[in-house]
Amino acid sequence: MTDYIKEYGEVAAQFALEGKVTDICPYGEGHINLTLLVTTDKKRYILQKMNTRVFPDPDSLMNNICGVTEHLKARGIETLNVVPTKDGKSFLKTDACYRVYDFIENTVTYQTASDINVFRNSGKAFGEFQNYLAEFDASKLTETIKRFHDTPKRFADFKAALSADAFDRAKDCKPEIDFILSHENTYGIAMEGLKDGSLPLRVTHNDTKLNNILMDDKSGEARAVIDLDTIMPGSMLFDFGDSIRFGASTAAEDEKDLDKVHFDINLFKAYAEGYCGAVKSSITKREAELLPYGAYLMTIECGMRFLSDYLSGDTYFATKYEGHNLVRCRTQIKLAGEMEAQFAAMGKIIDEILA
Ligand code: ADP
Ligand code: GN1
Ligand code: MG
Repeated sequence: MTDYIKEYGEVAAQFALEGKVTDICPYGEGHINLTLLVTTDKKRYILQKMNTRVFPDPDSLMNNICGVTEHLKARGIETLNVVPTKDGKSFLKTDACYRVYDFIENTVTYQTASDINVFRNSGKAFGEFQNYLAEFDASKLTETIKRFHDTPKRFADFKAALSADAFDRAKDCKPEIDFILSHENTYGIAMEGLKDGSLPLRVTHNDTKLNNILMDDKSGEARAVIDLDTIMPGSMLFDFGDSIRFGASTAAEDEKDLDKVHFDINLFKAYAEGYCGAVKSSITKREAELLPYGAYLMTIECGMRFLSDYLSGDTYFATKYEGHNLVRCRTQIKLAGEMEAQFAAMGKIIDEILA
């Protein structure tokens, strides 16, 4: 019996699974939940130990997920299928919280956009996902993490982590700290737009990185948008921007060799073609104007979140080694700097696509 079966076999046994469990092993590259692949003699499942420190209200979170997935299924869209517990609940609450999804077979997730067409297809899928969410009644949704993409709030949290410097780590990251402090005047534009109404408040996914979409392993087409934990009101800039942050880079989010990390305008163009093609009829002029800024903002925001976590002792994002969050922060800062220098080129691409 493997250690994982020993540890999670009893948890798995409380869900309405088909067949007898033959294996349980860790799966994927998510930073938040503990994700396990459960194999039975009939089929495969994803079992997740939910991160209740990050998402403190699992009942509301699962209500959101059940609501959104039912909405999608009713429209014939492939999505996560929540497998209930044997007593019919959407998740299991014991000492911790667990949920199970059907494993979506014959799909892959990418950690980098190694194939430009796959990235374009992911843009189309996230754009279409935005359209499906537009038809979803936002009043049915609970905000699972308050002020998730409120960058000025993230900046305030960063400054608090910096002044506490609880692990005496600030001395190792002076250039990164300086970069984040020196860009303060760029952080408010999206939140100001949402507040004054110049940017529409929409229902958004908010965590649109390439490994949160399952791509067909043969055709390279998108099959299903996953990781629905952060669906809540937000701006289109967040969804477009976070995909660019992660996918329009020439290297992985945690590449240590910064010479390999560049913002790739061709990847940006491919994603923008997919995404803007899908949202063409709903995107406003102001949103379109600010898409390049959204890419920059999500990148620098993520950089400051990684650095805050590093300064605070790595309690939020899952890390594989000491300094992992600092390595991640450095790639984000490198990308944000390169994006800043290419706002005009990005804007021209968006204009041409939407013309
Ligand atoms: P986290 O919130 O920690 O990022 P995710 O829900 O994104 O967790 O899951 C982590 C990874 O597990 C995904 O990137 C994907 O590779 C894989 N995964 C999650 N759900 C499924 C599923 N239903 N079918 C296939 N793979 C999945
Ligand atoms: C986390 O859950 P995951 O790994 O898909 C994080 C995102 C960050 C991302 C950085 C709930 O995403 O906000 O952009 O890591 N999710 C949460 O890779 O904080
Ligand atoms: Mg994920």
